[in-house]
Amino acid sequence: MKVLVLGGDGFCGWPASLHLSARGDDVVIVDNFSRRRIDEELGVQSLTPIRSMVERRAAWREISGRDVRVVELDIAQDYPGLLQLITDERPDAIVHYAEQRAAPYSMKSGKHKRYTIDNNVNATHNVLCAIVESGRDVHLVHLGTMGVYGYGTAGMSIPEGYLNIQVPTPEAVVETEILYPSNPGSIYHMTKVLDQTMFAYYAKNDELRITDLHQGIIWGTNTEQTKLDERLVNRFDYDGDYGTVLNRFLMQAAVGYPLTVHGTGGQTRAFIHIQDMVRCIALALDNPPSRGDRVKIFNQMTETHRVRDLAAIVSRLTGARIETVPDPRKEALENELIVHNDKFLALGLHPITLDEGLLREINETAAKYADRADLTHIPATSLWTREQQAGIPASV
Ligand code: USQ
Repeated sequence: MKVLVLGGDGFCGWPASLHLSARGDDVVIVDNFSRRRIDEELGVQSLTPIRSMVERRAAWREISGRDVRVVELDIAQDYPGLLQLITDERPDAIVHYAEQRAAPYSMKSGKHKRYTIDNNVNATHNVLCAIVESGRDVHLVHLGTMGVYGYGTAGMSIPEGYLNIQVPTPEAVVETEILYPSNPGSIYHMTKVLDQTMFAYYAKNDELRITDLHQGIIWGTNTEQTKLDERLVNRFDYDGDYGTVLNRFLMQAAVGYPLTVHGTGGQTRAFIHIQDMVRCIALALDNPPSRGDRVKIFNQMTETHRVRDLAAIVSRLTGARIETVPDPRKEALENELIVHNDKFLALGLHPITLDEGLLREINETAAKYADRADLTHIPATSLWTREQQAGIPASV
């Protein structure tokens, strides 16, 4: 099928583009290269030496014999350009990664909050509006987040998007289904909540076919395709804004930096390996909803772990020291998290587990590129509240 990958230069978009290209899809990457500009703004680089898109594309052509076309376009700003692209390319599907994805970056300042809202909300709405205006029946697959649910569920297992509820009325108890109530923990996560409402509206009003993937935290760096050649290597973020928790711990262990556990480390989160992420995208593309269906929602995660348990596992494997640091975020310091993920398992996903992949991840990436690390960028400096900025810990 022909697929536009919006945000195809990013951490998830690049390996997904190659995975789809490798299985025979005709892939067009659409990107404004904002993630590379943010690296410059923050003064930090990916731990892995990622290549320019020109070099990436040439390497992929050389290695695979397949071409991935690239269009430079800001889909949040250039609506006519996006509409023209969809009209000209006539894609079967669009995979939408083109959003600012870091919670700490979204909380840095008023400027960053407003950028994240403007960029993410406009990007998503422009895609939806352009699909309708193009008149084409395009399946939209969006990378959402587990963070739309919030993380405290009072022992209940989080369903895949929709919750059955019973509402007492004077006549009877009425059973109905609602979108699981949202409870975002950052401006970034809030944009994905707003996305959900736009999806529900466009699925209802215009009968767009939409799949929303509520993804957990990715760990790992490379996939079968990005491992094929050094020039295809995926990015690895370790800094306090873009680095995610497990990859940060792997990198910290490799450079001899104490593992930075926020608060008690009692936060439980959902995880998925990057290889499984690209498989899930392909499974979602192959199993679209029908016209007129509600938004199809998958929980795209394979394991849950407490942050302090992850630190303990990494410490056991590497001998790294664990250090608890004040939590820069406003979040529950302890939470349970139980999540349904039956849909992808039923479609044949066989998840990579931490047990089998962690050591390989340390050796193949974190340790291999450790000398490229700038340790001054490890501390997380974005604080969630004005009280924290004044030195008072946040209470939740
Ligand atoms: N944490 C630490 N130490 C660190 C970094 C993080 O204890 O050095 C803690 C945080 O306080 C938080 C948890 O680890 O409780 C997860 O933080 P994270 O930065 O790994 O993940 P998060 O900010 O939630 O965002 C990441 C991705 C985002 C994606 C989300 C999925 O950046 O794009 O949507 O994971 S989820 O977390 O399931 O909502």
